[in-house]
Amino acid sequence: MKTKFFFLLISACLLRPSVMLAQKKPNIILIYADDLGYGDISANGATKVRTPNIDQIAKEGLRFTNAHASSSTCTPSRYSLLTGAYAWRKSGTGIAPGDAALLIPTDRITMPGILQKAGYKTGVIGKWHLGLGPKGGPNWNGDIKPGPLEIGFTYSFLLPATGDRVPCVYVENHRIINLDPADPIQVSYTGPVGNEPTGKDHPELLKMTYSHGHDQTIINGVSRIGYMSGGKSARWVDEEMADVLTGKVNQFIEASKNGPFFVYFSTHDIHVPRMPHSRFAGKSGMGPRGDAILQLDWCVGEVMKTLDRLGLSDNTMVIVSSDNGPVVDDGYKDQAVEKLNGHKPAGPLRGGKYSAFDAGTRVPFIVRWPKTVKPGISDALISQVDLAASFAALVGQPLAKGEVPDSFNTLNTFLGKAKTSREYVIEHAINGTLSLIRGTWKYIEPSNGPVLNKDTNIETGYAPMPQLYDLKTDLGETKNLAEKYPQITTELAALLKSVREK
Ligand code: NG6
Ligand code: CA
Repeated sequence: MKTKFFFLLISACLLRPSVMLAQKKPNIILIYADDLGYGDISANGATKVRTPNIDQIAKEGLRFTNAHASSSTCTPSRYSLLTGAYAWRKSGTGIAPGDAALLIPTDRITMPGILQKAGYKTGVIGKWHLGLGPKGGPNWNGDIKPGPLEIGFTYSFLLPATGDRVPCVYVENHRIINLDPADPIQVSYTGPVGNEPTGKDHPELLKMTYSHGHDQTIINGVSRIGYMSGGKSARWVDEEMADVLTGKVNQFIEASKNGPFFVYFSTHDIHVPRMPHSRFAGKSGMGPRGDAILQLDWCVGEVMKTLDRLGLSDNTMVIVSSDNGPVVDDGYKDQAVEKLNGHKPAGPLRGGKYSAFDAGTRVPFIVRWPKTVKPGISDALISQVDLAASFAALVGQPLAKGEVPDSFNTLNTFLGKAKTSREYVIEHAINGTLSLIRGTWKYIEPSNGPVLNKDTNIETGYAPMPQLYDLKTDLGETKNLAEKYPQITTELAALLKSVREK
């Protein structure tokens, strides 16, 4: 009986080697930086700050120059990334407060859920910012669910919202780690809780002052958005965060090395508050923002080392990207503005985080998969919303109609096997303004709002009249050609309308 089984097994291997090989599913690592601008990495032209580890990935992989996050802020970009559905179709998916309920419905097919069904161990480590718990918000002192584990992840280790929002604790699977039941945690976004000092009342206690917002509870010498009290033993130390998260990513990879696995490494860097470890503090000469870029690059290098050490590099697709474009002053006086030193976080693009101009969503995007993806540069128009359907295709997981409704299978473009991709890409700004790129044309729909956000000093791209730019000759979106080319403007407006009403 046994002999017969081995005979069958061996003949199967001999007869169908290609099938056997094809069945080895690749691991996927998505390193998703926070607020990293197109021009923030030296692979994309930065000269004042160097990112050798990311550059190495670019050298060995395919670097995209026209890749887009779905939105120019975090929560909606991540919602679209994980669900393959535009966040702007669903209300309440703007920047989430730290005590929001889980935004992704648990009955939705998600990108990690697709991979899980295909046999992947799926881990999310880092910033979440998609809400946790049922309607009304999570029970911080008990089981915090539903959350990532209910929408397709097998493991999670999270900052519940952002580094600048309370609660400043890590949540591992369903629980806050190191929480002392004798010191329960309380969180509020409406008014003070407990008697912890706030930045507003006690600026003398701060190691970094705020410039706008961020004047509520002080944790680790930094005042945050929101109020919290208790949970003292569970509070994170910002300066150790990159090490903690990278360590968890490496542990997850090690534990899942027999594969296949998917890691969504959602770094805190380079979001505010920028509090890098002393190994990086002062090293960029650009203040904490530049130092946070160095720290991010180090994290990337550590993950790559782990892959090499475990012999997993050839069978792992690594993607490095960002959730939205760059911002220099995002609410703390951290010298980012003063020490910019001529660095251009958005590279040649106009605008930044929050805006409708291209710097809002056009972000670094690199795919490295040795022996499968040929190294090079691609100017194909791609969107992160397509990763869900493309990963499904990659792992051979069938999708029913409407399961990832806005996500197209553009796998061949991600792998460099096709030079073109989807016909158009949609961008979403913080005030809801949508833009559409088709070919070299970019259309921004009319909207109300200030042309400049004074707090962040970012040009929004909002205008009461339609805007049309030819990105081929005017990547910086300086000449509005809507009146000169009314037909193209009307066509793109109609296309946008049809997608919106789909
Ligand atoms: C804004 C915060 C900003 C940042 C952003 C979210 C203020 C004044 N500004 O409201 O600091 O936290 O939200 O960033 O509070 S994101 O990358 O998560 O979208
Ligand atoms: Ca962000």
